[in-house]
Amino acid sequence: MATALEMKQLVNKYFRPGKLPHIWCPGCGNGIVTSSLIRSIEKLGLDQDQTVIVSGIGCSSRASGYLDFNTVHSAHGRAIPVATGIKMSEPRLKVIVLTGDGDATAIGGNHLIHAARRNIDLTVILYNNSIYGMTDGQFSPLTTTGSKATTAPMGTVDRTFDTAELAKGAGATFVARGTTYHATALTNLIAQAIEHKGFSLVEAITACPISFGRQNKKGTPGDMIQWQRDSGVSLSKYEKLSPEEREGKFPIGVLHQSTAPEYTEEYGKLQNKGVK
Ligand SMILES: Cc1ncc(C[n+]2csc(CCOP(=O)(O)OP(=O)(O)O)c2C)c(N)n1
Ligand code: SF4
Ligand SMILES: [Mg+2]
Repeated sequence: MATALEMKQLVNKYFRPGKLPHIWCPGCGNGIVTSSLIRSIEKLGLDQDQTVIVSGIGCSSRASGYLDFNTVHSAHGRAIPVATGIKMSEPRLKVIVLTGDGDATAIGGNHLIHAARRNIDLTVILYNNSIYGMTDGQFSPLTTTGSKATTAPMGTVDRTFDTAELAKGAGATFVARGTTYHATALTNLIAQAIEHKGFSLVEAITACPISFGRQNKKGTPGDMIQWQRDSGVSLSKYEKLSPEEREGKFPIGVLHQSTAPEYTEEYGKLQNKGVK
């Protein structure tokens, strides 16, 4: 974990001057996910001019406006297609997508599965706070069944996606899940995802004490982060649990890793052949 001085240096290096303070509510987990991202970038020594950060719309997607890289704050659900266009036009760039659970799995769900299917070399960091935070608490495909939302005042009957399984099934070659409680591990997972060649997804479980926590009586931001501590279990431990013991728990760590041809490389081979 970085000291306060190291964190200040990272903020000076990676945040745009004059953009802070941020819009996030006290107790919001978005800052922890974003700091894990910049720590992972520092660890990898990425060149800020050769790195592009694309986001959609939502509280979490606001992060791209603060970060001093080439950034695009795009439209709701459309971060992945914008990132795909950038990567296709200049495959040497590192392209990182910041997106919320609504952004990535509701309005943008189709883009997520097709980017995974293509195995295009993008890293998607999905800030999963289980709710549409920015618009005051509508349920998303990642809101757990039974949770209250402004669109489900008696609790949603919808079932949730398992994002990791969804991405893996669609063809992603690196899938990981972390939490803001396990911030150091989250930093390492993001670094591994960025280094991975092909489509990578890191689901970051993060607290929204305002739009989700209040409606669902989740207590203080501290209570919400303790829930992450108690519910997130390393994959190796999770695999040893019985179905009853798995109740209310979820696996964290690298959940899937494989190799497959990368999309821009395959496309580049066609371009090199030329049109006959
Ligand atoms: C096309 C379109 N539809 C709807 C909206 C309204 N809108 C803005 S943010 C948002 C949901 C954000 O939820 P999520 O992606 O989970 O991000 P969070 O705010 O929770 O970080 C919605 C529905 C919009 N901006 N554009
Ligand atoms: S509404 Fe929720 S997600 Fe948005 S800034 Fe506040 S706590 Fe964070
Ligand atoms: Mg959300």
